[in-house]
Amino acid sequence: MNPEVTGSRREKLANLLADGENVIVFGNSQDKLSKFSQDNNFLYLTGLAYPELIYVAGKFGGRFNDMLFIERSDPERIVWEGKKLSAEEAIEISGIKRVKYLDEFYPTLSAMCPMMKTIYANLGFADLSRPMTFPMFKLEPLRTRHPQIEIKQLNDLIAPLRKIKDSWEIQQLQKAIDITGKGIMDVIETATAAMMEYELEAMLFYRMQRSGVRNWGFAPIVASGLNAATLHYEKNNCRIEAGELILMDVGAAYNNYSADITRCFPAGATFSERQKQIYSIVLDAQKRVIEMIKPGVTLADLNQATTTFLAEGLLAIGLIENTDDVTKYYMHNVSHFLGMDTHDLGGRMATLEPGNVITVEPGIYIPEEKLGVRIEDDVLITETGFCVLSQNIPKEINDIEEIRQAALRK
Ligand SMILES: [Mn+2]
Repeated sequence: MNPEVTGSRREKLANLLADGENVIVFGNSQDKLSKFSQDNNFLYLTGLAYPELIYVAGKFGGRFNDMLFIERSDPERIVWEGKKLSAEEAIEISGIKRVKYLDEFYPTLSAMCPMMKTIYANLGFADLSRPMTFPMFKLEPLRTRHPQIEIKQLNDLIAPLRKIKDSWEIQQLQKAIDITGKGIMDVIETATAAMMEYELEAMLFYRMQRSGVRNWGFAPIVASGLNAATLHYEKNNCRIEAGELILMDVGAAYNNYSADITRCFPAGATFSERQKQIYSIVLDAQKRVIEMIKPGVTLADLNQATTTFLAEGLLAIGLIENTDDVTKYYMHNVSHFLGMDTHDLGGRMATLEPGNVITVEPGIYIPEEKLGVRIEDDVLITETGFCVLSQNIPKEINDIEEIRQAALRK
């Protein structure tokens, strides 16, 4: 990410703000002994993947101003934590001209308070049964002493920006998808019955790290047999039995942009007749839903169509007798936005626009047959229709069986 990329985003942000409106984004903290991962809104606006930073922006008298707060370097801590981000580096990476230190945050904010009407902050979930998030905690003194200032969720302000991907973002997503696809191919070319699910996970992660990826976009699902009928199975600790179908729902995060792909393949060289039957219904529905995609179509339209297509398929093979019973075997939404967050900002009922990237992931889950099938691709909405970014990852039965046969001959 470079200052031109984040600079144009801050310009768009400035245009969204009315006089007296402000944005405060708290970067993530570094927990000891764990991998650092930046807050996505912070990274989106600044490009800075360093801990303990704060971004503050506001519009007063028609003028937009923004600044960064960074840590002061403590010479005694350098041997433990390494050198902190310097003001010069922060300016160079982000393009934000004004940089202050964290101990100046409250004095600066206090001076701004009389002019502030609204603050959009990355508050996080407002669930009252949970402790305050760090941003809530940091803004609590302001909230109690200046109750006239309205504090709102940054996501609501920034979602319209983040759900339209620029070409740089599409490149990052494509890279994440291609690397994920290579990892999926490694697994389909190598896996055998009697392996553990987590061995397959390891093959995927090995390929990801060898390809410049440090993190999963989300906890990977590698599920064999009955486990594939558990939607959010993440244990990945079962032995793969002969004859089972294996479901992988995985995604690498490249520069914090997450792929989200699901593929299924048989533990043996071929699908069983029943697996083929169910798989074909899901694949057919998935292709028909993808064909519908173009600007103006809503996610609700895609959900509706998916239910109809899957119901048709299940009625035809006699698994259900009424269309409504399809919800017994298919119970989730077909699409979500994809980006820095695997379930990206944009909502569940949005109308599609050029530059959106969504998943298309119908499935059928039959626990009593120890069978779960989901097929998921990542799709860019274009001016005239769609482009399947994950089209190179095989999903046709013949293609998968061919790879499996070659794999098992080895
Ligand atoms: Mn998904």
